[in-house]
Amino acid sequence: MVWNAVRAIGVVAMAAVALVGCSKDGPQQPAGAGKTHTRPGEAGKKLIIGFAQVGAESSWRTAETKSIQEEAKKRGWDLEFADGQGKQANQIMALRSFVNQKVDAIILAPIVETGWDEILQTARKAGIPVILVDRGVKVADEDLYITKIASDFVLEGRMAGEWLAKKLAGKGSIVELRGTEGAAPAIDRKKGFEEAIAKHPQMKIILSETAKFERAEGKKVMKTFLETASGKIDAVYAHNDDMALGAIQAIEEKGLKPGADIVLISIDAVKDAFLAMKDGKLNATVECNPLLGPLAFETVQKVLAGQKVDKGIVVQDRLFEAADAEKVLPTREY
Ligand code: GYE
Repeated sequence: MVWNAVRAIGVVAMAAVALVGCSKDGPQQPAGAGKTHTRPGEAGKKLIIGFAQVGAESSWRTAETKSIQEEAKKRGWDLEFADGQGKQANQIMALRSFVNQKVDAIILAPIVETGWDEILQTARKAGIPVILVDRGVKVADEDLYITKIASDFVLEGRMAGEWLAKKLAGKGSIVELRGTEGAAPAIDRKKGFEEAIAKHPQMKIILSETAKFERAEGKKVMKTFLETASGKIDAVYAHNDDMALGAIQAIEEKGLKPGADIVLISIDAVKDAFLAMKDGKLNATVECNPLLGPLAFETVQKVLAGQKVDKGIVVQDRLFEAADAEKVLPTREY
């Protein structure tokens, strides 16, 4: 595997630097060796992992951040955490700084699919493996990253569409709250949903806007939908729970009953979605597991140990309905 070769060269180069750093007067620190870089298994020494996160736009993302931070702590590895605050430019800057710092590996949750080639090439040249979590990228050379650990977003969208088709008996006007423009889950969740409802010619998406995966935006966009839709809105399909929870507020402010007058289905299955389902305000949610910390670090460890990992690691999800909420809520981890 090319990566292992690159890393091996890196290790040899570091050893050479360390040797050069020794003088007759005793060992000296090689330049820039403030932190100790080691392979996993070397006792008492810490690995340094850079994690470039999207931001904190949703409960899902907060849960993912916590999972990765907790796993790093559990393993005693150093985690350099960079919050991209919803901007790709910030994430690229973070990756560049990780490369300059010579971290052992990079975990990247890419905000959008495109625009990563150059910075990933920089990481590769530096011999630093990049592991993608939760979202995918579109790059000319797939070897620019080691693997992607994520859910199948097309499948999630399809599950939502099939559930809604059943609920509406194959007929109805739907409004769609889309995630961040250009983000893999927004693109794929739309695709899967449209594929499912295409089998039902009387089901139509009458309005579709991005609400950036955010609760406040979900409320704002839903308010506009309620004001501008010609005819009745039968259902809301939201690409994440937070946007659906915002939409619920807008529907209530309009004097309508969410979950009854308008059916709502979303994706993520976070705790607040279960609370809304328990109250009958949200009808269903498709799970998307954010607790990726343990799997991400296990993968990093394998890669650094020179083991081969699968190119795509798919997280399994399922759908929950309002009727499941009461039972599932107490055991919900996020
Ligand atoms: O569904 C949404 C978040 O990338 C899978 O991003 C993730 C999505 C998640 O903000 O809530």
